[in-house]
Amino acid sequence: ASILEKVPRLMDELPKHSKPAALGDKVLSYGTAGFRDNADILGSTFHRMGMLAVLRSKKEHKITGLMVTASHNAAPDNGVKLVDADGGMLAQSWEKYAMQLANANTEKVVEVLDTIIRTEKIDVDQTGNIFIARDTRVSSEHLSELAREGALLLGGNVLDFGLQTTPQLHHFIRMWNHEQYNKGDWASEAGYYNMLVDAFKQLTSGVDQKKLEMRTPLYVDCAHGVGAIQLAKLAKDLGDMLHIEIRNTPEDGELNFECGAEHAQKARKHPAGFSRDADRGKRACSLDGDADRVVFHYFDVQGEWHLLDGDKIACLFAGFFAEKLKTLELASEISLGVVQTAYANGAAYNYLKANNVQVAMAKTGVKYCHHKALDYDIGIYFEANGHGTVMMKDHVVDRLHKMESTLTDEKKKYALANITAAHQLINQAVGDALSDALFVEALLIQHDWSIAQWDAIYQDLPSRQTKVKIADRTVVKTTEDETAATAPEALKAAVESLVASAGPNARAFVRPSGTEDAVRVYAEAETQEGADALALAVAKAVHEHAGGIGDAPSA
Ligand code: G16
Repeated sequence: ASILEKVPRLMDELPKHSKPAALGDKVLSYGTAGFRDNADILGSTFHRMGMLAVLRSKKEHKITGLMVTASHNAAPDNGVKLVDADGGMLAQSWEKYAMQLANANTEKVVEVLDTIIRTEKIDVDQTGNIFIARDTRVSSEHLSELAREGALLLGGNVLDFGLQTTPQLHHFIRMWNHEQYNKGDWASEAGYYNMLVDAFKQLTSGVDQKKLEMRTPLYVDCAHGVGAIQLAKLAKDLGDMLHIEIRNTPEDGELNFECGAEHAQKARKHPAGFSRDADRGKRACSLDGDADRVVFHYFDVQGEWHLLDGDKIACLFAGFFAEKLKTLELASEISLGVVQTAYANGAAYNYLKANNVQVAMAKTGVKYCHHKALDYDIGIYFEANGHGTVMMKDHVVDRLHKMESTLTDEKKKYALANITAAHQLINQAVGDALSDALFVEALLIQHDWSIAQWDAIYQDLPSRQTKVKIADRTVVKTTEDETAATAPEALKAAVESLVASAGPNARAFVRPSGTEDAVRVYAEAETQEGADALALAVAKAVHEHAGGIGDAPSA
């Protein structure tokens, strides 16, 4: 049987959403975090991803989701992030279906749908429920409407949450699908804020409240994105517990332009809207366009700007969990580990090792990190770019819960209450800038640390990142962990020889981006000059040996 028998309207509707001519023979790929491209060529993709989300929901008998965002990408781009029934990213086994659908010519779409339904043994008469949300891009409203139309066509029920951060959408789906995780009234936008505020309150309850009220504000660069809108509501609920000053809202500038987590972390430059003279000593952080990433930064008294990236956040979090497990005498029973990617600074790795925290490596992309973090009872994963979270296994939460009534020691009671509150605060579904930022703040308060004191836990090895445009980024191949290129052969040889002659502790790698049309370059060395020179030389090698377009990279 074909889906056409149930939905004859497909014959009329699909041609209205054909792949745009501008797409040419370009193959759309479900990259690091879903489809991402210029918004103008994504109409058909959104219509079809609405259908796919419904099929996934019918298959799982649970709500799935579709987030309309291109996150850190420039304003003219857009993208789809599909959310799975557990609140995480779409199962990787379904990415191929997403690609088949997105790339099919109009007359082939029904055939692809039928294949998915048959292969996955989907009962199309099942209800399919999907949640949609979107970021602030100009194109987002129209594209989310197309996704909704596609979903309705296959008989889906659609709830459109409008403007939300990506992690909020993931949170809603996790809470709606899994009653057992919804300990309060947390399955709504207001519920999400309540959950965070209540957990933050618990984590800071040991501190003199007057002192909290007197604490300097956290200045938040919202990348001119949706984070500004949501954070304003959260800040209101936090009240005097944490003063938040919002900068770079959607009204006062172009999304992600010279600001936001990507800019701060990749360019190593302070965001627009912050200045050396006016902001010395102020504690600040930057979100990205859909608020699933956060990095911290500050100007010191001399006016020098410092970045505290995802690695440093992971180390701060790891310290907290290691200490609590030790106090509770659970360190040998409950495993704790940190997952990093090739971008992690060597100094962060050394710090974790020196503090006896296990460290594992994953490929770039939260979907890979998340998976790897499941190897631990408490798995912390962070990409250097600020994307990450902490996951606690259900059996750990149960174990702690059972311990609660047996404890008499005050120190242990406090540690247990802390770890439970942390579990409530940290988004268990996906990396979440708002919840991560609150956890950082709670820990700084607990330690009574300034941002400079946190920064001093280790010093980053000098590094540099850049990107190169090439005609076809798929020609660049890497090893599984992305630390070395395997093709083109000439590029592989060039990078190896450049690293070998760049002095002790130098390393560099290249990898095709899964979100932008570019090849990324990372270099680390003993000095900043060395890292800069190595990154430039490797970028030139990419341009020369992998089909660079435009002028060769220059300093
Ligand atoms: C996405 C992914 C991240 C990844 C980043 C860059 O972030 O969710 O895991 O690190 O893209 O990926 P790439 O180097 O392949 O372009 P976001 O915040 O843009 O969704």
